[in-house]
Amino acid sequence: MNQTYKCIGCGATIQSVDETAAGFVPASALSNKDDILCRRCFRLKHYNETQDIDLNEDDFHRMISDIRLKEGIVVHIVDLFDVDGSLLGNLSRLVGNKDIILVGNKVDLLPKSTNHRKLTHWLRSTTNSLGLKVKDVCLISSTKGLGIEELKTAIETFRANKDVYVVGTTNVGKSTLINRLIKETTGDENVITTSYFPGTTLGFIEIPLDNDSALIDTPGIVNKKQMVHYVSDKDLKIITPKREIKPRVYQLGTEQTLFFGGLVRFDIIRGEDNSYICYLSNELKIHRTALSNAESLYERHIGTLLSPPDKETMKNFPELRSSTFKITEDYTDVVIPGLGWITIKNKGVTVTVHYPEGTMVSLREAFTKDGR
Ligand SMILES: Nc1nc2c(ncn2[C@@H]2O[C@H](COP(=O)(O)OP(=O)(O)OP(=O)(O)O)[C@@H](O)[C@H]2O)c(=O)[nH]1
Ligand SMILES: [Mg+2]
Repeated sequence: MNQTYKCIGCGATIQSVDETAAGFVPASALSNKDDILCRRCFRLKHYNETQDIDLNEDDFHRMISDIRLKEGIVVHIVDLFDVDGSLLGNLSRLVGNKDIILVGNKVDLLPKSTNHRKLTHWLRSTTNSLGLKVKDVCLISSTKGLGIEELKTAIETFRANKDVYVVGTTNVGKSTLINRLIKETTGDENVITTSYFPGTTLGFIEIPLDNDSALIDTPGIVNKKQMVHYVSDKDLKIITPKREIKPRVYQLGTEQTLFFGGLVRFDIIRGEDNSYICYLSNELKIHRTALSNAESLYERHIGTLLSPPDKETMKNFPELRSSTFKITEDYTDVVIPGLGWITIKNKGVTVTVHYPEGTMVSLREAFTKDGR
């Protein structure tokens, strides 16, 4: 092939040389030069099977940094289920000085009690405190079609006929959003490949907006602090919420432990009776035990009663490390990126969280206030 073609599903450059690399299509299947779909995308679309591609964090970073040299605005998508894991505080450094619209996607997953105005306000102050300036904040659901009209209006207001780059961490729903916009314009469904596996989009995919400008899907930036990078495909399915999260409330006193599967252990070291409201995938089991029993329960049942992790995940699962937090404000969230968060209703307790090395745990002010 003299001319280069790109896969319409993932944006990778099409090649017929290396079956294990991105963009592979057998030479015999290359007669049709329009709308070529690489083998990996074909398998993802039809069998929901992924193929690991040898691209690392730096490769993705490099691709995104190319935006710095282009003109246009940036739509930064974050996953509302995992803002801490998906908000790119260093976005301006990555993409250069551009107008940014912040989009909170997957609003359909948040409990009904979520106050959208407060959530928007919280997103604004969080981005501000990271030094990231955004022009507008929108809350949407790309799968359910919520908030899309408002987002379209914001994009048209700020883009001034320039290109629009859709940027974010892997799995936040960039391609799903663009597919929805394509469907509304042309009626075509699922043009770009999407999946619950991280690292689906591998190159820039340009969708024309008019004669001179385009909406551009980009590969997701990898954040190794997210749990998704440490679990098997099967476990990923369990920890990724698919529908509205049902908060699970535990009334617990001192020296009690909650296990989230066997991925994370949450100990109450000190404190009066209190409400612990867990926002996790409805499919992820929570086990409660006495703190004194936690160690032996973990040793006996990790991978069986306490799963995920399943056997596949256990092969490479990092050692647990722990952090201790004194809770000094009512309604504090303990956030575990990619797994969810636990709202602690009243201040005055001390908790220790055991979590896989490489991931992260942090505190924030709660934006959902269930269990009042
Ligand atoms: N519940 C819910 N799930 C969503 C929404 N948007 C996307 N998803 C799901 O999130 C997963 C990732 O979606 P993609 O569109 O592939 O994400 P991406 O940001 O393009 O990911 P990369 O290409 O890997 O960077 C898929 O399983 C989608 O179905 C949404 O609004 N709500
Ligand atoms: Mg994508």
